[in-house]
Amino acid sequence: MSVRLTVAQAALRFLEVQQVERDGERHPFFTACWGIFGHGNVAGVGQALLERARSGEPGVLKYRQGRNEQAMVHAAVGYARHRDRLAAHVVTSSIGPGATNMVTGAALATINRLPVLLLPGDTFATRTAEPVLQQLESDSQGDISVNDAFRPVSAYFDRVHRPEQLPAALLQALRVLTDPARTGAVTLALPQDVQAEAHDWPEELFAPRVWPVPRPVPEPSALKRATDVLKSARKPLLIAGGGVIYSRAEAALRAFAEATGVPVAETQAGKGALPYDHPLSVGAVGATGTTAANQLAAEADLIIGVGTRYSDFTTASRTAFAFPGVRFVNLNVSGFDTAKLSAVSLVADAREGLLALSATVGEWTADAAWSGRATELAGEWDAVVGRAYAHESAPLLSQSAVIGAVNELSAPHDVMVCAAGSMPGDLHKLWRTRDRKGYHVEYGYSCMGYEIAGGLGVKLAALEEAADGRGPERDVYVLVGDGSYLMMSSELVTAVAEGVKLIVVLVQNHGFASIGALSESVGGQRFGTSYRYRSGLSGELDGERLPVDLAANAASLGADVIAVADRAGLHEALRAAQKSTRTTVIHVETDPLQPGPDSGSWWDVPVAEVSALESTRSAREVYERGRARQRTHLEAP
Ligand SMILES: Cc1ncc(C[n+]2csc(CCOP(=O)(O)OP(=O)(O)O)c2C)c(N)n1
Ligand SMILES: [Mg+2]
Repeated sequence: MSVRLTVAQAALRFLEVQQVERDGERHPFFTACWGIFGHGNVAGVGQALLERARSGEPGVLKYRQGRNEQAMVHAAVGYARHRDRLAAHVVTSSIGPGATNMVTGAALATINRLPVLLLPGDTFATRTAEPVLQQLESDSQGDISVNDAFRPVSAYFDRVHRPEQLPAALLQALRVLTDPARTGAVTLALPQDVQAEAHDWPEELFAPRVWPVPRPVPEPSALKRATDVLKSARKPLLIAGGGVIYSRAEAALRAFAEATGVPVAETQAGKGALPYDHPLSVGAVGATGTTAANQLAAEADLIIGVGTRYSDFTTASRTAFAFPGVRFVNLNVSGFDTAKLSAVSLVADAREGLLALSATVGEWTADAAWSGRATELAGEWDAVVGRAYAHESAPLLSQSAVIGAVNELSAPHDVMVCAAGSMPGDLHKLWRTRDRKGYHVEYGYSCMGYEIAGGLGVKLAALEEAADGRGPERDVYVLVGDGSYLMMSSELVTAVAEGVKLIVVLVQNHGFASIGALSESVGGQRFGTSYRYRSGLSGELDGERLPVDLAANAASLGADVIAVADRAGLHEALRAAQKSTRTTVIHVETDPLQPGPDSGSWWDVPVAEVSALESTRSAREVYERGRARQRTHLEAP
């Protein structure tokens, strides 16, 4: 039997019935389709969404309307991350700018290894009426379109020129999206004429299909090698990355740490793998790390990286692991990551790998003094955090005090969402995470503009898990800087339209506190990092402050807004926002020159080697001292 449908109708019918299964739990993989329509998708995917919505059938993908294509991808990514990659959203766009607006989102998804299915419209397959509005023409290549820009940023890319190609493309899309070692943005470019074209599809295409999400176990000889290295170590440090959380390996991690006394440090994506007050939790590691984790990282004779990609922030640009004979064991579902830093490779699911290691190490433990020192150093850092939370500054609050107020007034299950600016670093060091899903900072791409849209996706996932009884009620707190807010606050409107509650804390410091401080440290004198009028005197952007009123802006988008000036006002606003059922934006002005506590770590940002400016020359000297500490970690394991 065959079913006659358009390509777009068939694609949606297929996507609706895809399921995933892990640990015996089975559920639909796709739960919604975001879309902004134009001539490249309105009559294809748009028509199909309408027809499915009106069908009255169960399991139809819910249409969600975004305000910006990039933001829709951010929302989808936030959703997939909160769902531990076991569920995802589809995003449809028109051709041309609608499509290329999604390229940044695709890169963000792929770099963070988070699944999202992108369906950009594409130019006519028939080419009869070309160039269609928004078509890129080339005088040297006849078959390109702007969608080729998705290729390097997609975990899988295909362009469906003919209906017959669709089933194979869909199967490959699902293979990649549901594979924890490969997942990321999957892009299926759909020419606008092909979307609307009818075809007779085999009925089996629309039968429910289950994609098992594998938990690969370690290969025995690899497990033996890793165990031997571990047993020969005295001062090991485990670095928990996002893979620990996606694998739901927290209990296995805790059991491993408690049985062996191995201290646990966390990357941005791995923060929350252990609660902050666990005796073996030493918090953030690397360039935005705690003094506790970084001290241990510098002395450790073995680093056990679990589910981490070892970004330059995690390794402090390869200066964090200073012990001369330091070795690495990398446990990761992806062999691409286990090969890093000349490690002993243990390709496996994080949970399965930790359980296996726990079994093979037997009675072995780390030096008791080492484990005890970890607890002591973590306690010292926690006192630093306490002081940062209580930090008094006038007339404006410090950012640390704002973070402290949100942490202390939020509930353990609530989620902190952030992405770019000075807050991710401060949050990594200072946020006291009490729940495995309580910390959601997008730091693979650290994309300004992710915050509100990503938070919306997180809240959609949290609402679903609470409704299904799979998770607790969670408030979602979005911390967003004024720079990020100006770049992309559009999804506040979507949150209002959908009746989805966010608590947005908008930190106004009139420009880029992060890049301002970075600029100063590289001898750049904060050039171009604050928002000011062009001065008639200097000709530079160092005139008066701009009369920008972001509180009024947020109110104009339909959010409730509370502007606060001090700690008591912030506390009152947070309590009001918690009680409200609506999205609230709390506008707080902070002092950009009150930095959070420093952990003395280093990040490689090359400074000009020659300069007429004294500030740059002296920064270069400091830079060269940092670079001299960089290690290659090329010793064979
Ligand atoms: C899309 C994008 N453009 C540029 C950057 C580089 N960048 C990182 S932080 C930052 C400034 C962020 O300003 P704001 O949101 O006000 O945060 P603050 O630094 O003041 O904390 C910039 C420009 C980025 N991460 N993302
Ligand atoms: Mg700012």
